[in-house]
Amino acid sequence: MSTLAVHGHEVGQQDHDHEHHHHDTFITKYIFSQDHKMIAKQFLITGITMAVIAMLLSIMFRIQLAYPEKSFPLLETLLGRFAPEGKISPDFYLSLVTIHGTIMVFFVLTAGLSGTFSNLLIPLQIGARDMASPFLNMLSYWFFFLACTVMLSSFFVQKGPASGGWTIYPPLSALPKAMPGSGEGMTLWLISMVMFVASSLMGGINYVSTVLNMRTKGMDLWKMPLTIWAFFLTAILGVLAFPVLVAGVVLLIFDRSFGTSFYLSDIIVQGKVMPYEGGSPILFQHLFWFLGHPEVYIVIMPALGISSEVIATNSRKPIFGYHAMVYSLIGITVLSFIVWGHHMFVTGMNPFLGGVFMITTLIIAVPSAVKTFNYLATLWRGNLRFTPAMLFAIGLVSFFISGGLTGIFLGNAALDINLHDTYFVVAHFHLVMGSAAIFGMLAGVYHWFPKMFGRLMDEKLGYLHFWLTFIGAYLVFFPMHFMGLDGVPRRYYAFTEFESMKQWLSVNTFITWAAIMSAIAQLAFLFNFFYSIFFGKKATQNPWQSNTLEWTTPVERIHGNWPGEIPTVYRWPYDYSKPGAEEDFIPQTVPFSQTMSSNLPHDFEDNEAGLEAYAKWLKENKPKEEN
Ligand code: HEM
Ligand SMILES: [Cu+2]
Repeated sequence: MSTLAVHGHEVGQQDHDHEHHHHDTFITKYIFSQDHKMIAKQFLITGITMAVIAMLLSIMFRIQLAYPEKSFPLLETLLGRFAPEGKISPDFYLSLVTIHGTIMVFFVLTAGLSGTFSNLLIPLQIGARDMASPFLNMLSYWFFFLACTVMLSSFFVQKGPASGGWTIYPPLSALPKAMPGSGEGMTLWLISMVMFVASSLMGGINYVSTVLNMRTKGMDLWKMPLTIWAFFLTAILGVLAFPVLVAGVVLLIFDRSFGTSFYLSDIIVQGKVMPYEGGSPILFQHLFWFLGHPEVYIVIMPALGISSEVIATNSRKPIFGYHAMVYSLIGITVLSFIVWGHHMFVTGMNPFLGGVFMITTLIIAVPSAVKTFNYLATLWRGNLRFTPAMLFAIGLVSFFISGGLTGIFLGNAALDINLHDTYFVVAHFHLVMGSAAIFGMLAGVYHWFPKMFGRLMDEKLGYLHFWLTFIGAYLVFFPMHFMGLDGVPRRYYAFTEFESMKQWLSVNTFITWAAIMSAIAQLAFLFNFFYSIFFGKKATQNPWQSNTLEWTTPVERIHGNWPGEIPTVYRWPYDYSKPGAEEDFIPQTVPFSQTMSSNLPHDFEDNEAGLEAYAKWLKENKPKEEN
C-alpha cells in the first residue's frame, strides 16, 4: 500500500522512471510474463486467433460441399496450387478437414479453454499468489505457441499440411509416400503434437499441485468452487492420458522414419511388397483413443465448471446438488478411461469386448445426466439475470442435452456399425463437444472479462452474438443427423458422385450458408472483445455480486493478487439468497459469526463451538422475532 501512496506523490518522477525502464518491463510484463493472469490472457488471445483460423478453414471446405461443381477464381488467387482452376483440390480438402479438427480440438478447446481459465481462476479462486511454478507456467504457454506455429507452418511446405483426419490413423500417417498429406505435413503435425503435449503436461502438473498445495486458510476441498473442481479433475485426466498419445506418436515417428513396423504389416504399394511385418494399425487406434476419449472430457469438463459458476451466480441461488456435481465429475473422470473402445466398434473387435465397452459407455451417460439435471434444478425458480454469460451457459446446457442424447445411440455397438463415420457422428460431437465447449468458453469470457481487463463488454452486442451463434449452430449441426442416418459418410470430397447422395446437396448448401452466417456473427464478438479492452465501461470490483474469492482482489491487477494478506475462507461459494440475509449474496470470506440471522445448522458442520454459539444466538433472538 505504501508504494501506491508514493506513486501518488511523485507522479512526474514516476512517469519518468517508467519511460526509462519501459523496454525490459514490456518484455517481462507482456511477453515472458510469469504472472498467471497475463499467461491466461496470452492463452486466450492465441486461442481466439486459432479459432478464427480454424473457422475460416471450415468455411473453405463447406464451400466445396455446397457447390461441388462450381469454380471460384478467388480461391485460386488465395490458395494457389491448392485450388487449381478455382476448385479446392481433393487432397487439400482433406487437409482442411484435418487441420480444422486438430486446431479446434487441441489448440482452441483444450489449450485455449483450460489454459485461459485454469490459469486465470485457479490461483484467484483458491486464494494463492500464483501457480505452484510460475516459470513452468510460462514455458507451458511458449510450448503451446510453438506448437501452433509449427502446425500452421505446414501450410507453407510443398505438399501442404497433414491429411489423415485429426485422428491421423495409420497407414496413411505411417507411410510418408501414401498421399500428399502423409509427407512433411504429417511430420510437422507430429512434431507440433509432441510440443503441444509437453505444454499440456507442464500446465496440468502446475494446476494439480497448485490446487493440492496452495489453497488459502479455510479453503478445504468441499469449499472449492465447481470451476476449480472441474479444472483440477481435467488436469488429472490430461496428465494421465496425454503421455499415452505421445507414446503412440513416437512409435509412429519410428515407423515413418526408422523402418520399424509397430502399426504396419503386409502392405503392397504399386505392386511392390513393402518390408513391414507383424504390426497392426489397430494398435494405433487403441493408443489414440485411450487419449482421444478422455480428451473429449478434457474439453467439456472446464466448460461445465464454468457454466456451473455462471448459472449459480446469475440464478441467485445455491447450486443444486453441489456434492452430486463433484461426484459426477469424479465419475466421468474415472469412467472416461474405460470407454475408448466405443470408437472402434467397426474394427472387428471381439463382440464380447464390444459389449463391455458398450456397457461402460452407457454408464457414463449417468453422471452426465446428473449434471444436466443439476443445472436445470439450479435454474428452476431462480431469480434469473440474463447476462450474455448466462445465456451462453444456458446454451451450453442445451447443446449438452441435444448432443449427449445421440451419444446413447452411438454407444450401442449394433447401431454404431451403421452410424460410424457418417455425418451422424459429426453432428453428435459438434453439438456435445464443439458447440457446448465453445459456449462454455464464451460464457467464461463474458463473465470474467471485467476480472481480466477491468472493463465490461457491451451487453447488446453480446445478445446479438449469442442469438445468431445459438441459432446458427443448430441450423448447421441439426440437419447433419439426417444425412448421417441416410448413410452420408464424413470426409467425402465429392459425395455427389453417388446417385443416392445427390439429394443431400440442397441440405449441404443450406448448412454452408448457416455456417457462413454464424462465422459473420463472430465479428460482433471480436469487435466487442477488442474494443472493450480499451474503451469498455469501467468495471466495479464485484460486478456480478459473486461470492468467490477472485472478486475480492483489487481492480488494478498486481502480481501476487492480494496486496496484504490473502483472505481466509469460511463458507462454500454458493451462499446466494439465504433466508434472513441482508443481501442476496454472502462472499466466502464472511465469517458465520457475522451472519447469525441467515445461518443454517449445517453451516456449522464439524464445528462445535460454532454450533453452540448459533444455538445460543437462536435462543436469544427467537422470542423477539415471534413477538
Ligand atoms: C461429454 C460429452 C461428450 C463429448 C465431448 C463427446 C465427443 C465426441 C467426439 C469428438 C466424437 C468423435 C470422434 C471422431 O472424430 O471420430 C465422439 C464420438 C462418439 N461418442 Fe461422444 N462425446 C460426449 C458424450 C458422449 C456420450 C454421453 C456418449 C454415450 C453415452 C458418447 C458416445 C460416443 C460414441 C459411441 C462415439 C463414436 C461414434 C463413432 O465413431 O461411430 N459420447 N464423441
Ligand atoms: Cu469416446
